[in-house]
Amino acid sequence: MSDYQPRPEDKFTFGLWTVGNPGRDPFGEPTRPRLEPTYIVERLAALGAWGVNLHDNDLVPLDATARERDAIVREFKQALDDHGLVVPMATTNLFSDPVFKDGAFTSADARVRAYALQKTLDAIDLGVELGATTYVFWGGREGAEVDGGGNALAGLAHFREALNFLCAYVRDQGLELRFALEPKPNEPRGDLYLPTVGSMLGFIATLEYPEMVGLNPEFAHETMAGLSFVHAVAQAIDAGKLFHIDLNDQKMSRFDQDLRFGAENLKAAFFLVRLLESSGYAGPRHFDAHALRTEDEEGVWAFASGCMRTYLILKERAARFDADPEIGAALEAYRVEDAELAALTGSYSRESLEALRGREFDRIALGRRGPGLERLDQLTVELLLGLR
Ligand code: GLT
Ligand code: MN
Ligand code: MN
Repeated sequence: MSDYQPRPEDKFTFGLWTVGNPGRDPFGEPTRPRLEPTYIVERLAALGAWGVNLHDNDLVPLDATARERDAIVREFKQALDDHGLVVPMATTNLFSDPVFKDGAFTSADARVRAYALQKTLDAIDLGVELGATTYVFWGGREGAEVDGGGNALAGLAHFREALNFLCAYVRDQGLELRFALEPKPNEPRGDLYLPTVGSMLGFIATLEYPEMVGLNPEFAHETMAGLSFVHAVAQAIDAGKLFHIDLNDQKMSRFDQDLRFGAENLKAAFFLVRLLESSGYAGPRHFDAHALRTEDEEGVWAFASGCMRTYLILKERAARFDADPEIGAALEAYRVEDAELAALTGSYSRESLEALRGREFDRIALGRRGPGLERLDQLTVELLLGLR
């Protein structure tokens, strides 16, 4: 039985922007003071996290000189060394500066697109310098409120061009870096392009180096779109494209809440953890969430340790689910396999075609059969409530 104490091998990570979130929202000023990146490193390490992720400007201010940048990076690296934390993922802030108000890579203005590319090249260098092997693209401003500009189609071509350029840069420099695209349906734009995991998967297939590009799906984002995050992650895994994951929680159809992992949809969080743990996914378990605006700094660390603790509890519950004899029997009754039929339907041949055509099925009996899902789900609920 676990003590639910996070350890580096659990690969839990947080963004500087997550625990560092000062509680600003569109209607109110920050409610907490800014936390220094080096202090965040120290506190996350003490809680048992494995790593910390960042946008370029979470660490280096936009207008820092080269000398200031180097000093900040040196000090940050020292903190990572001192506290044993890694930086497995980095990304670019292509959304805060007014220059990106109508998009970055998909902007209708070629100068903005070129600047976004230039900024990303520098941010990739920073990420690689800190040891990142995954580079995330969340297109916060890649979208529209007004479709008259014709960007829904042109924007895709521009986004493709940018990713092809950046993949070529990574190859040319011989960097060990993969790209992970993060979809979101809306916010801050009225509609964001490529809004779901499925859309991103379709888009990746059109790139010049599709093998270098995968997904960074986020629980809150698929949930905002009213979709099942568990199903989205399953599709990413099936496509070999789960490169990274943003864990948090969310009520459906609302603004991006970025709640503590497991705070809202416990059953979905449970099935997600079970899926991740059984899938062979070996990447970071990244929490892209933040403490409620009501909280002070103590609440921030309670939030961070809560994310990790809930994950570990659900992981232990998933192991229990898999070991539970009654659940096992219910699953066995539910999933009907038939070796003979598998041979007929597994792959096409003239023989299997003939045999399949000649087979008789008792359609009425099949339609009458109850698969026992009510019982299975109740067993799951009781397991989650601690009764099993
Ligand atoms: C921002 C956004 C997240 C993205 C981050 C990476 S920044 O907080 O809401 O979903 O993952 O750019
Ligand atoms: Mn989010
Ligand atoms: Mn995210």
